[in-house]
Amino acid sequence: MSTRRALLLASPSLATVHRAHAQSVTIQTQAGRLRVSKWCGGLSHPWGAAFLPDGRMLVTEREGRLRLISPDGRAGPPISNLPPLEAAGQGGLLDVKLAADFASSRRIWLSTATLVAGGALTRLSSARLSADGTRLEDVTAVLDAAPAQSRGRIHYGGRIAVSPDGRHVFLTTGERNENRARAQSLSDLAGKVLRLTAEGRVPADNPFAGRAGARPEIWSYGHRNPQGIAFSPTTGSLFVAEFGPLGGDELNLIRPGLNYGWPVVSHGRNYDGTIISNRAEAPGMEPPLRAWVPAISPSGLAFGPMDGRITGWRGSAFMCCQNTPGLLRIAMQGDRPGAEERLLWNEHRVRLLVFNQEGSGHVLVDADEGMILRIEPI
Ligand SMILES: [Ca+2]
Repeated sequence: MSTRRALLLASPSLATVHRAHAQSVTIQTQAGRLRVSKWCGGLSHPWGAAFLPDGRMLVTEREGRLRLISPDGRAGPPISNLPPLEAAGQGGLLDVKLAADFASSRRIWLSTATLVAGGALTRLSSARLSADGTRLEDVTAVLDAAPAQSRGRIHYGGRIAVSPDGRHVFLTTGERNENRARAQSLSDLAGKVLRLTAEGRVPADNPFAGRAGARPEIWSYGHRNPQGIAFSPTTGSLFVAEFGPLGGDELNLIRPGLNYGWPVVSHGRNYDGTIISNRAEAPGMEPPLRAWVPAISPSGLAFGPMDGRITGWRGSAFMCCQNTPGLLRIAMQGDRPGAEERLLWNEHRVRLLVFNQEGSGHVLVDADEGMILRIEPI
């Protein structure tokens, strides 16, 4: 028997993990043998997560709960005083990130689907986590992805990233599906990557600051439903993972002021199979670094930290996939994507991968009976 086949046979499925509950299983990967164990259960559609300096995790549940999870995986009660949100369709409480000055300020960033006059939109809020961790204080709406004009409740985007130097915060917004051309309009904040200062103000050096008719918060445009955003730990570049339509999911390298093409160009088709565009590329529009046909549905993006415990993951990009479900590890050469490795494939819908201070991976499994799996080296 070949070594490769032996390894495949030795890899238990994640379904085994689910059945075994607290038990852990070993999987064989290109980064060596890894232990996958259920760290926290009883979560409904976990969507966003961030580790506190003390080792606890803040986790969002889409229908509108924010909890603290202890380092040994016990989920606390819901934290009170959340920003206003509408839990419907793909919307609700979305992402959470710590502000760069969290250690002194206890400030966090939250994204939500929020109902305002005219419809629901993606909102970025800031808040302070109370000293005892039971409630949010000073909840402030920082930015609405206006205008609110959608009746539907899908394509919110909603991922947050804080730049490695702590000076800026980024928010992805979806184009809300009903009027795809919004992604191309510079007077509209839907279908964009937006950039603010750490204080929530518009940076003077944003690419469209000062241009008449353009919203100055825009960093890049022409996005469909970007739900992954992360900085490379090796190059410092900003990457965004974006849901395409039927096929055409994308990994994009984001540079300020550029147009990423939706809906003018796409590698995908409409869900009924009809053509969106007969062009996959066009002058003046940034092609994706990689596009996936058929779709993988990337709902989160992460990079393996350079001091991570799984040494073979350092600097790799991870697409967190819903259909087909699993984790797609992409070895990176600088800013260029290389070979792919499928992990936990065809087992669970993965919403996000986050790493704790020790660099162990934590996988948010998006389900009614959702959970978080911990991945560690053996
Ligand atoms: Ca694109």
